[in-house]
Amino acid sequence: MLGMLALGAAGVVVGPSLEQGVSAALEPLQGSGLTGVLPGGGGFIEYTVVAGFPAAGRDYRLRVDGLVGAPASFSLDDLEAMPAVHLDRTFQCVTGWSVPDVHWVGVRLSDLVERTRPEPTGTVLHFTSFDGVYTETLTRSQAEQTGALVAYRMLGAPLTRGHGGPVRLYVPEMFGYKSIKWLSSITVTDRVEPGYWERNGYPVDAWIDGHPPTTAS
Ligand SMILES: Nc1nc2c(c(=O)[nH]1)N[C@H]1C(S)=C(S)[C@@H](COP(=O)(O)O)O[C@H]1N2
Ligand SMILES: [Mo]
Repeated sequence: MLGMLALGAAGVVVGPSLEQGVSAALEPLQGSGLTGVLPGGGGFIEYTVVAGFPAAGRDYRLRVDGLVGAPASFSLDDLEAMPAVHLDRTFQCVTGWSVPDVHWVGVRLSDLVERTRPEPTGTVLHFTSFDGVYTETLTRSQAEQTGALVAYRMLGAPLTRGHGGPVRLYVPEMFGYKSIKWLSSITVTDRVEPGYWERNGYPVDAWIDGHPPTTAS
């Protein structure tokens, strides 16, 4: 119960870790600062790896660039004008807590990337956050397989600042650390660069079941 030791210190009790080996490396880091673990609404724990939750201005834009024919940037209005996808899924953090039946609304990540005409060599997506620190990565085929969303609504309301508003990623079938908050850019690249927690010991392939779903979700 390393998770309870580390996170319990911050007043948050979590269940047994699904991956004891890596959580031993991760959880002392997550529990090490007061802003690292804050009890959130709806059963979520709102995580941040910086001091507090960053705020976007009215001029928020999501940039999509890299190995693409037509780099672009999207305002929240632009994203909301695109075909919306709704999902209801259990949200699962690798440290053991989960929230059932979370409602998400957003645009399909793979559709958004397609609009920028990725080159054939551009097989990987690299994500940054406007917190200036957190990063994540998915292959383009994982983006398709998971049906990942660039999400702007969650739990029946616009994304709150604590949950990564105005725009975050939501990656079904994978642990919560893939779902980067305060999303600021998507860069199409040709090689995987491990994300923030992945450089600290978590698997780059974050399938909750240990492998991709055998049927499309
Ligand atoms: N920018 C950023 N994104 C992040 C994190 C973070 O600390 N910073 N934590 C990740 C982890 S480990 C989880 S479980 C989820 C938690 O989402 P929530 O903070 O909305 O509960 O966000 C993920 N995305
Ligand atoms: Mo997590």
